[in-house]
Amino acid sequence: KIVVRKREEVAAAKQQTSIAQLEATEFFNRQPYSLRQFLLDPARTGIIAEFKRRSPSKGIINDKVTVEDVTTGYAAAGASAISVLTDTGFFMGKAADLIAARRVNSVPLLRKDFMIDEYQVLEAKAWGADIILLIAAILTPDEIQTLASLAKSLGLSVLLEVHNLEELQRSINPNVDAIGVNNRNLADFTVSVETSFKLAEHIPAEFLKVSESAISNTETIKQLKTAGFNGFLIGENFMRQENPGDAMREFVK
Ligand code: IGP
Repeated sequence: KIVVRKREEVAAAKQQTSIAQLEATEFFNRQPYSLRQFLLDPARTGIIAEFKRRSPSKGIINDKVTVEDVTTGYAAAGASAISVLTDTGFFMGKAADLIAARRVNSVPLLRKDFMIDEYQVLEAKAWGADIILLIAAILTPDEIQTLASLAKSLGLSVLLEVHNLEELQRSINPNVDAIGVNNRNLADFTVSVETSFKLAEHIPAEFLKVSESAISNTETIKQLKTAGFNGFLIGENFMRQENPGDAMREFVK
């Protein structure tokens, strides 16, 4: 149903805004930041910190903060990248959040959404993103190839999200920069960091390794680093706090 809803949303967006209009936006021709460069920068934390007001599994997490305050707080606390939800139906996100985050930050920004159409990749570029997310569970290998190669041609980094070995093996593609292992099962919302430990050895060395979801302590990050992970996508643990940027600063101290 998520894919059906996205198809309808994309069709409506195409009516509203032509590709020529996307290409004429102020951000479309900027040179994106490289996810690889920022994740491997020893002066940063490897954390991809997420701005997320609500989620389907938790309901409202925090609707009292501004995207500017939270994302600049994350960047100041050493985030290697910042994830901004642009899906409205499940996550209360919007394009304007990503655009606002772009105006005030100089770190890579991930458009966090359910990408199924090339048009959304062009939107991501127009809204100031540096990275797109491709979720293996909702895409065929051909779709991943098409979306990832368009992203690469625009200079964007690609994070491919998988949840099990079968998804990893069928979806892996040289146009992808990073493999994100989602510790959350999107079918039933159960979480287990073991998912990352189990898949780590199956991810070829040329890809960055990112562990996503349900990370709430620094001991876990230490263990994930030992298992070869370069990136750690953290949302709720920070967003649940009154000041998510301060929460991240405390977390990495
Ligand atoms: C963050 P958490 O448990 O730290 O809030 O998780 C992020 O991994 C999660 O929001 C996420 C997500 C997704 C959201 C992972 N993959 C795909 C939307 C779509």
